[in-house]
Amino acid sequence: MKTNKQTLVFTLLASVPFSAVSQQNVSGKPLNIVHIMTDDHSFQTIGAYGHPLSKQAPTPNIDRLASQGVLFRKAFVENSLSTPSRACLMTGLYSHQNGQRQLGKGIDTTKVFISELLQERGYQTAVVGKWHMQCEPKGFDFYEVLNDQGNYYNPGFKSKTSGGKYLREEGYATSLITDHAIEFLEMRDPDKPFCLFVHHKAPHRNWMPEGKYLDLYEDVEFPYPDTFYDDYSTRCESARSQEMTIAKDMTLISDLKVGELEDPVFATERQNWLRALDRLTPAQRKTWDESYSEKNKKFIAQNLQGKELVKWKYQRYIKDYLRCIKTIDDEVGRLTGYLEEHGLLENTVIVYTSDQGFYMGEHGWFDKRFMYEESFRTPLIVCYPGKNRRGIASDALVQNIDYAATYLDIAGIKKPVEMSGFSLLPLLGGQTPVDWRTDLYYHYYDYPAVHQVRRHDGVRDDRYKLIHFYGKGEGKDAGKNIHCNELYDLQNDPHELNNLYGQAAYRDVQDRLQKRLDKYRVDLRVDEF
Ligand code: SGN
Ligand code: CA
Repeated sequence: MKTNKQTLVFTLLASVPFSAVSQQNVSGKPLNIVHIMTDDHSFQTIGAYGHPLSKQAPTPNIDRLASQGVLFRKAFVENSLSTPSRACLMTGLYSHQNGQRQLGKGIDTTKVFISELLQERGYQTAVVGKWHMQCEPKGFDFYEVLNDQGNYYNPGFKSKTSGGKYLREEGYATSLITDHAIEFLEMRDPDKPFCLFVHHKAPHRNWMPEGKYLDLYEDVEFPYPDTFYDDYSTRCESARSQEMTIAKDMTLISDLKVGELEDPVFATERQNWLRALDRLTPAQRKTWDESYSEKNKKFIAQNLQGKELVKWKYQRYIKDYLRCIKTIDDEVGRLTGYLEEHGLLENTVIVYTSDQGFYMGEHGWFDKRFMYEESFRTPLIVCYPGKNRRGIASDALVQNIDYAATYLDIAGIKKPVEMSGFSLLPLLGGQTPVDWRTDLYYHYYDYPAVHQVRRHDGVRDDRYKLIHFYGKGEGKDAGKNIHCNELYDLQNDPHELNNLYGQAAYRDVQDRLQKRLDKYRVDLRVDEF
């Protein structure tokens, strides 16, 4: 258990006085920023987005944010993976510009983080929860961050005063992260504005729910997505060679918690899972076993095979995932409740988002990475104080490169010229300005790697999407050239099942999108494709 408390010593910088250019509330105070970012939270599992899954697993606290703010229905990431997304948030730059192209390496620490700019401006800055990048948090007055992906149960946190160590705390990650967010709010100087990043671990793989929710939804049968049995027939080889199917790649023991499976083929996986369970205190372990032992015995006795087994895996996966979301929703309610009780709602911008989207069984998958909608999209709700605090939806094309520009705009800081993103503030009235962007650039690099999704870049406009897979095959794909294109009409084919690339009827669309993609590559100085 951790005992030492972090004392909040604010960086003594010659902070720039707040001028008329910073965004202020009615009483003239500069606005605070609370950026809540979950890890792998799909828009499909947020009530406000109206997907069938969320009908049976409501998220009232996140929905309340949507009812008081702007729900972005076309929000995307530039590289659907954790550390690239976090680097993009901090720098306002695309992956190839900030260096963090892949999961485990790359951040260019010479790039300025928005936390540093906000701090110079006189903001008190904090990050709690998942940090994940291979550098120390910089530009923060306060941090309590997890080690790498962090643990759901009794995780360790590193702070400015923990001597470089991750100190284990007893409890469930989502609640402990919220505790640290509130700890910062309690310690801050109330006369200065703040920017707080609350980065949850949940609902990242392996989806371990909190004790009180282990049996939630047990009797519900969640609907299967229309594309659950996608055969990838019109797609490039990359959709067939990935390793992220529920059927083959989702593991029964560590992903789906059937620790009782004793078949020797599962020995290593079982050992890893038992090691994870060892983190639990005896009381937590008792609660865990009381719930899962019974359910697992029933499953083993059924001896399911083929499609029935895949359906069972899907149900266990979705339920555990949604149980994790339930605690997220509770804790969003606790944090916003704190802001309300302390009179902070009137001068705080609250943003709810995820580091990327996630497959809830669409195309038979879990995980993310592909430029297909479920992982390319991310939930985004922006609650801005004052007249815009009402439930409206925006269909403007926005992307995670826009967060940095938005937060700088709120603080009245001029956006550095190298930042490509745009402030979202002009969209918050519900109208899209006529000169707003009309398409988006995406680029995924992490191959070969877990899940084996091949490198690709592409462009998406309001209706069409062009994807280009590239590079040489590696590992089991060695020797294969993997250049291949896909084109989708999202209006007629929202599930992206019908690749139109090369079809004569779509020649004009294809040429137009190819020109846009070429232009992005030149303008952004993309160095591989
Ligand atoms: C881990 C997961 C992967 C996941 C990556 C990246 N495996 O490696 O399934 O794609 O993280 O996720 S696990 O068995 O260790 O959970 S990310 O959200 O950090 O990008
Ligand atoms: Ca993630």
